[in-house]
Amino acid sequence: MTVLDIPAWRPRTDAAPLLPDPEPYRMLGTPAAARLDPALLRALYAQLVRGRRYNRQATALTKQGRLAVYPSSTGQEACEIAAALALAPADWLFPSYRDTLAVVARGVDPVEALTLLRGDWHTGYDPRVHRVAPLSTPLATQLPHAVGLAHAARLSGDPVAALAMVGDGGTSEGDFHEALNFAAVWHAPVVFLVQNNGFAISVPLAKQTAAPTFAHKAVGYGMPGRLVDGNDAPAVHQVLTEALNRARDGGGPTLVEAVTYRIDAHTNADDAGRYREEAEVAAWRAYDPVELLERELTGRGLLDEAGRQQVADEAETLAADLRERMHTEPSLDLTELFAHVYAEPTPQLREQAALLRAETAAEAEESAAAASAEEPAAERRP
Ligand SMILES: Cc1ncc(C[n+]2csc(CCOP(=O)(O)OP(=O)(O)O)c2C)c(N)n1
Repeated sequence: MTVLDIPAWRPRTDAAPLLPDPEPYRMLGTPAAARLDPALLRALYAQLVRGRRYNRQATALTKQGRLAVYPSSTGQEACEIAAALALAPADWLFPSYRDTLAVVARGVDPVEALTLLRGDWHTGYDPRVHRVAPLSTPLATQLPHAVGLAHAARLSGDPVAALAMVGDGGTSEGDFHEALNFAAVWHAPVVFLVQNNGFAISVPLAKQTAAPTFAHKAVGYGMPGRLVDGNDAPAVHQVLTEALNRARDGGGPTLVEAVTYRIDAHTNADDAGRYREEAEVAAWRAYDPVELLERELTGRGLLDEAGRQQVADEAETLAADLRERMHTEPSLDLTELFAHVYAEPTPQLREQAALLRAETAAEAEESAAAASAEEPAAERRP
């Protein structure tokens, strides 16, 4: 007799059906692509092009001092857009700081989506309007939140699923483990999307995990793992749609790993040339998610030159609007910083708030004096 002969100690789940396929799932360039709905392909394409332009414009705004920081998702647009388009209206999205494109594709105003990255203290949008949680800067903290929301929805009998996005580096956080464990034990309707873009700032994949793939980690928690080509927008859309349907139908959570690449630096404050080879970047540039989709549409006669131009023009309109609205000074009341800390502020906070008020009043007085000193004498005469 061994412990495995005692019923309670026998494996409780058959691991085989939970294992991911050895190769990432692909649709573009395969017979499966022929079954794709042309309207979906066109919608994905238009959003991918807009997303790439948005990334470029937001990066330019950091150089113009209009945005404190921008973590570009260039190269990862297929994951971003497919994630947003796979959601049903009642579902919830839990993004990380890199997922602005998913947030905008879900319907959040493109400027409001940048509020946090502009340095304002709050999220910038009402999470309840589009069912989009705040962009999370602390790694993986959004994952337990997603599980909690999904579990609550299940207890209330609401057919709602949550999609939580995280990077490869985020999977090393305790919150990742706790979220996946609770999700599987509670059978919560949540889907975890790991965008494996090869790096956590300068930390390469090989130093992040020794697992065969991130999708394999699912098996240890008792949920299925799926591996998908993250540059193949229809494939990501298909895999996420299936996982979200499964979650809403009571099938429990799924862990999806999308294999992709971060083409730009980690943010505008990073020099990626210090830790990766240009040849590697070039290889991924040649496997571009926008071009892959464009080739499919063109090959099937769903996109011609006029159609391409129309999509490009729409993307330019979006960028121009972003540029214009981000060039206005935000009107901020700095003392708001203290407003939501405690119902009754502590003496220290009251003291700090008074100090800030005095300092900002003195600064305002100084700059008004400087401005009037600069005015030509003639203009100052009554
Ligand atoms: C809890 C926590 N620890 C450390 C950091 C600092 N940090 C910011 S981004 C980052 C790398 C994250 O990489 P990954 O999860 O792969 O996401 P990516 O940036 O590639 O999208 C780290 C360590 C943080 N934001 N939060």
